[in-house]
Amino acid sequence: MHDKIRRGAAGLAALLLAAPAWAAGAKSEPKVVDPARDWDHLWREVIVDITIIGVLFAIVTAWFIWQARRRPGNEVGASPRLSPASAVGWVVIPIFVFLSIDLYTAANGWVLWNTFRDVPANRLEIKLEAGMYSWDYTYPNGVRTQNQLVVPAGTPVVLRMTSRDTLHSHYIPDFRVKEDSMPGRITYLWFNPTKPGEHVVTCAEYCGVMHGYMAGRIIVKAPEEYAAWMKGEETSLAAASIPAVEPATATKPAKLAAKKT
Ligand SMILES: [Cu+2]
Repeated sequence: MHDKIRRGAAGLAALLLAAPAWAAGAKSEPKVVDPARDWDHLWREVIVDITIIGVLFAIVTAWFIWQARRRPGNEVGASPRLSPASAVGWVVIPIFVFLSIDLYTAANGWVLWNTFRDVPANRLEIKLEAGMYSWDYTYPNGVRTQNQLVVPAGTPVVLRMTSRDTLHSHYIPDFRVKEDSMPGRITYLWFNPTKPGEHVVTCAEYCGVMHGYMAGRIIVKAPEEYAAWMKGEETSLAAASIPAVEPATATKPAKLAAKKT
């Protein structure tokens, strides 16, 4: 019997000692920052919260309706009077319970917002000029694409955005990011494409009659495939002898269209 207790105590002590080590180990592992996944997690949390609260309120409301139903002979009920302390308790405790859920969700939202604003250091920087009605991307080496952004899997991508005419909004639903682009200001958004695939880009700000056609694609390639693609682009850029850096002009979209990207 005593042996059992001793073994149990030893086991508990080992667990208590191991827990911080395990937590520290989990922390030191390089964490892949993926705001899209965190966004989904928070969204599910909010849905679960409001479902529980909604069901709870529905049950309580139904119970009150049943309690206060009309009785035969228009009988008037007599409920016990609440003491001032319990009256205050009935108001304050539920408020704090629901407020704490709200504050918890708001705090998580704040943390997530900071993740969306805090661009990782190992990012790929791409310039984006929006215009009626196209997305024009420029890579650090001068390579340009239109309505199609090719990126390597596993590297965070930041877009430094502006617009040559009016307000647009670069929206990538799969990565849960949307940010306005506008003349005279540089805005940014970043996302982390973790695996190869294709994702829709669309304009989320009504910008003119062809707004609905202002769509594009993000093509995520395996790093080696991306490198091969980029090499080809660099070669054709050199062959076309287009200067690497060219000031933005109104004629650019036509030129890019002619390039057939
Ligand atoms: Cu637009």
